[in-house]
Amino acid sequence: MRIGLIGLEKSGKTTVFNALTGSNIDTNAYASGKNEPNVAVVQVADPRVDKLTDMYKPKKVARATVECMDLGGVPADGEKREIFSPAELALVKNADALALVLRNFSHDLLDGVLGPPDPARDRNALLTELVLSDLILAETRLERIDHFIKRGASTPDMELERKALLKVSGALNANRPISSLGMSPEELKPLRGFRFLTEKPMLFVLNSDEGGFGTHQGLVSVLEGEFRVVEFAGQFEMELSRLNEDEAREFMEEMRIGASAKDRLSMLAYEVLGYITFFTVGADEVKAWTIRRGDTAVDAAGAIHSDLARGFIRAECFSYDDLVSLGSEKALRDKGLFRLEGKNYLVKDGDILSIRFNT
Ligand SMILES: Nc1nc2c(ncn2[C@@H]2O[C@H](COP(=O)(O)OP(=O)(O)OP(=O)(O)O)[C@@H](O)[C@H]2O)c(=O)[nH]1
Ligand SMILES: [Mg+2]
Repeated sequence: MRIGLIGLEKSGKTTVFNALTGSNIDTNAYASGKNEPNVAVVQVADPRVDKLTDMYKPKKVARATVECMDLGGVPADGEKREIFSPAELALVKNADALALVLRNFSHDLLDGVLGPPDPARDRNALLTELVLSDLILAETRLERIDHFIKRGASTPDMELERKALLKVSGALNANRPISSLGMSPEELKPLRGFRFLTEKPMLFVLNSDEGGFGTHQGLVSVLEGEFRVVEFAGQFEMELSRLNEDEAREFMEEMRIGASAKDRLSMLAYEVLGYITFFTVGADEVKAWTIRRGDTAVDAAGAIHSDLARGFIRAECFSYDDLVSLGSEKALRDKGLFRLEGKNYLVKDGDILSIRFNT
């Protein structure tokens, strides 16, 4: 899964990116982010993978991964320029989800130029910029379609697209993200090519001062509304990501940070995006795979390889929890918990699958 970190200028995106990915990109209060875009892949910590590794002692272990992208700042003051460069826009459009970083730290220089931190204001400003970017796209296309209709050159597909675009632009005109419409995948289908920004699942990263971290529950609930909020102490957690595990844990306990920035973001991203994990196990490899909640055994087979989906016969299946509580595959079989599932089986989080197929 790909997560795009976006935010107003100087909200601490690169700092948060460093905290998440253990990167060492320069952060800077003066220059406008010249380094961006930055991209890094992080492994999703999943204790189940550790346990399976203990049990199967495979030659290889492959964890699920999240790709993080750090992009240039969005200007807050509605300047007449594009909010993303073309290269950045291409990256943002490719993201599965957006994490919107909000400045919640004081900084002499930034407070002077941008005013004291005001995450609620920034949240609204940022959403408005994303909404406007989508609105321009939608209205431009609507004008073109109307042009075709006037010339009597419209097609049934175009009519469908127009209907969906009108619905979408209605929301956007009311400064509402497309995701708030709850449109079905069927309704959204004619719009797929646009890859609207506000159609993506979003969550907010409240980037707080080390001193205030954990004291902003009130603010978090104000911001929370329709999107989830996760609090980071960006600067502090960036420094943590450079320590060894034991040292980092000590500081985290002191600050009452339950899990590393990377782990908190990936847990939340799975939840918000509705992703689940299934595993394949064996002496060669233990591997965690990411699919969407509601995906079937064939979808899971396809995630491994398209040949497995095409030649799918059956999925051999048991659950991680059953394996751990009974201790071995043999004990599972004896209890009748080793199952054969067909194409339409809905895969559950923690399923361990082996796909039978013919080519
Ligand atoms: N005190 C404090 N300072 C921070 C925090 N996060 C970022 N900063 C400072 O804010 C300034 C900007 O940080 P960056 O991470 O470069 O911000 P950015 O959003 O990537 O900036 P642009 O890419 O230029 O828009 C730097 O001077 C950071 O040291 C934080 O959590 N606490
Ligand atoms: Mg930056």
